[in-house]
Amino acid sequence: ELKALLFDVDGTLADTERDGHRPAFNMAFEAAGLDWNWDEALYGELLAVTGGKERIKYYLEKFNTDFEKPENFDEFVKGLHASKTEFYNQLMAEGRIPLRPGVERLINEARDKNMRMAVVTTTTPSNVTALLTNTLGADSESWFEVIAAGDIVPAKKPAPDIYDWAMEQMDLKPEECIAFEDSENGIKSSVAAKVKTIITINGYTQNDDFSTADLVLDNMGEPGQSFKVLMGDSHG
Ligand code: XBP
Ligand code: MG
Repeated sequence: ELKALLFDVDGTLADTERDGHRPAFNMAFEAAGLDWNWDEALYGELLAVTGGKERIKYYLEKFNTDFEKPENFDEFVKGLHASKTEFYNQLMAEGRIPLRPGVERLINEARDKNMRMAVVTTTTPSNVTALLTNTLGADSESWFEVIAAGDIVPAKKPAPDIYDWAMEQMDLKPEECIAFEDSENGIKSSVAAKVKTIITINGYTQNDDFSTADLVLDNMGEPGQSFKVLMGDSHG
């Protein structure tokens, strides 16, 4: 029996990678006096690694090997990333990043059905707060029983750990849940945790491997009816 919907955030609830994270990284680089610039094509490659701090390190290892790392490298990356998070939260507060089509309707239907909900993401917790409060409203965070985010587990997606952690918190079995994801790293994580997964693709992920998905959609906009069936509408 389906009891809970588990939502990825970035790329699934909103196009935050394109309109939020990438610009925020670039703003942080500029503010730090670095001449790094992540254009859309490069960012698409950098998405191979989840987590902002991890992504910065990957960039330096693979795309900018000339950069001389400061002695306190981990602190340097942490500081840069904290600045990125501030810029990201500013962009969210400006309210320019809408939810993807159908997301709000699906969440409202789930609430009507008393479906349990959680957020399962690798992004920083304050980024989740910023997105939810600026789109669904000030109290919308409380609609989600668990917000599993950021560094709660050391092994980020594609590892299953963040899904395992969320389900443990909620005392749920994988077969009682459905995950909503948008990327290959995301579905690797959810499927490794044995959770059935619905994919909504986006520009960055349209060529990803979704062969393990239960359903692949452009977005959640159209088949509202099928989600109702999923959530038990067929039984009245
Ligand atoms: C999301 C991510 C995140 C964001 C950056 O992956 O990869 O790292 O790009 O977030 P998913 P932070 O959608 O699979 O959770 O900078 O806050 O780490
Ligand atoms: Mg995602």
